[in-house]
Amino acid sequence: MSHERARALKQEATRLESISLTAAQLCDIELLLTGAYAPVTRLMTRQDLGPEPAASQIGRVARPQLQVFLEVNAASASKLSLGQRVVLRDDEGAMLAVLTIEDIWDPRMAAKDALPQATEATPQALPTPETEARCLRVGGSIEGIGTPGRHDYPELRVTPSWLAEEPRRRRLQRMILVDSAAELTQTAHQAVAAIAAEIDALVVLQIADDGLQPTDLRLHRAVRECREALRQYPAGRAQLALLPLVSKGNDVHELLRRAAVYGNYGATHCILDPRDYGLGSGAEGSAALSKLSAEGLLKTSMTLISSLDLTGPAGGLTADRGAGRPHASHSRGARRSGRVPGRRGATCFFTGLSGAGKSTVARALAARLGQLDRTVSLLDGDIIRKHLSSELTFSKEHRDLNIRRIGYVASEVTRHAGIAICAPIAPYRITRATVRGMIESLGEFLEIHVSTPIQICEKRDPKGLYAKAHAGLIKDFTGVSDPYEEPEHPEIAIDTSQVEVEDAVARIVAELRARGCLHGS
Ligand code: PPS
Repeated sequence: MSHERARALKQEATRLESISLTAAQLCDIELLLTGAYAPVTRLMTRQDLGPEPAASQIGRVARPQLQVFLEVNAASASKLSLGQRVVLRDDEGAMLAVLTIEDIWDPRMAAKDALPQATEATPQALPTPETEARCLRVGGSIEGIGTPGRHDYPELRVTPSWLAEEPRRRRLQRMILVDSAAELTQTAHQAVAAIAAEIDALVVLQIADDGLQPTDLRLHRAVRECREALRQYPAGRAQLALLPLVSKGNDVHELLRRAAVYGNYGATHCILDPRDYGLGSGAEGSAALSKLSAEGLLKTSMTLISSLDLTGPAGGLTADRGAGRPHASHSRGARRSGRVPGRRGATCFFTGLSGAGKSTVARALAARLGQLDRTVSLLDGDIIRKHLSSELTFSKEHRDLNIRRIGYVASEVTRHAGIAICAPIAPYRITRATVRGMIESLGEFLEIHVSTPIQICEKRDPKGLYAKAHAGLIKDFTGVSDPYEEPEHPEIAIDTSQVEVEDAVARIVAELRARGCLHGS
């Protein structure tokens, strides 16, 4: 997409109704926008999906393998109408894509019974528990504005077009993609390496993002286990990939969805455990997979590993997961290290203008600390406003109350030797000083000024808020119609227009280490 088009879309999006995406929906949008769901490139309508399967067919594969639509609760759906353009946002409010709605339907109703509120914009009704719980489906075309800001393991997050070219760049013929690779045993990896050598393939050890927050140690463990597993492969013949996949179930539809996605990432072969998809183990699972392959439901170039001859040293990959992992005891030991006695607690208190990059650096820091096996509590401004301060406005009094609430939670985390990462605007000096006072006696307090100049923040405008503030649509907007009082003596200052995120994170980690807040310090 041209820069002009992206700019025009962004401008238009500031005036549109918003839909806030869940982690799983965010992954779907990313897969659509990057071509990983090809040939599907839009949120599907009932027409795209085809007729509902008869009851007798349910459980067998009678539907298109990719079913990508958006689910919204009925209360939110009542604000939507056919032909309407809406902006899709991530949990921080960043604008990702504009959706033009072509269909809205209730999956519990027969296709012919369209909901009255689905076809016309109706006045907004107050949500009831019943409407909150009911989900409607929405389909239509999407145009991307930006990619989700993922700051944990950026080096492992590859696009389909990039990964698909990787075998050629390495002068290899094929690509074997290993589904949920962190689960494989050492023996299984050895078998994969042997097959890869035989068929001249690059091995891609896939880790599913699974919608895990950068603070979730499960993701870091999976990455560690896969990095460890890389040693089983000759240099240059294997690599890791962290794909935006959230599990949608454990049935054959999920298997087919993954097979299609992996094919678009360039996989010619795929290793997966049929038991994960309800196909049974051993010979039963292999037979089920062969049948799917024979029915042409998998990409023609894709072969499931169980149809290869696996009677080598591994014995059989599909039955070889979980037990006896050689480094399991090591990771359990690391897991316990989240509570090493004597480790100092800390609060990393980010402050700065909207769009300065607070959340970006805060999330990258959370991910880095997770890699160091340190649990963190991430108190992002937007998230706190959604869950802890939803009744507050942006008046001076309410901002103060909001920051003091964040300060209180952070002080509790610090008291218990954890690390709290806070990322509100926190525009007033006096309130920040109050928070510092609440925490300094309990552990370390780092005030981190994200000092990116306002001109840059306005240009970035990831949520379209500066545009709205200048148009007079938002009042008391920090930096435009409400003050931001710069910190005078922050422990660290970071201008994200000058410093790379990784370098900023490295500085903070070094400071935490020097203050005795990290293992080995
Ligand atoms: S504060 O001042 O510290 O209480 O603000 P905070 O809780 O961090 O919330 C800031 C996010 O709210 C959005 N927003 C506004 N910011 C500033 N001023 C006004 N009037 C306003 N209205 C909404 C904005 O998205 C901020 O998020 P970030 O991530 O900083 O852009």
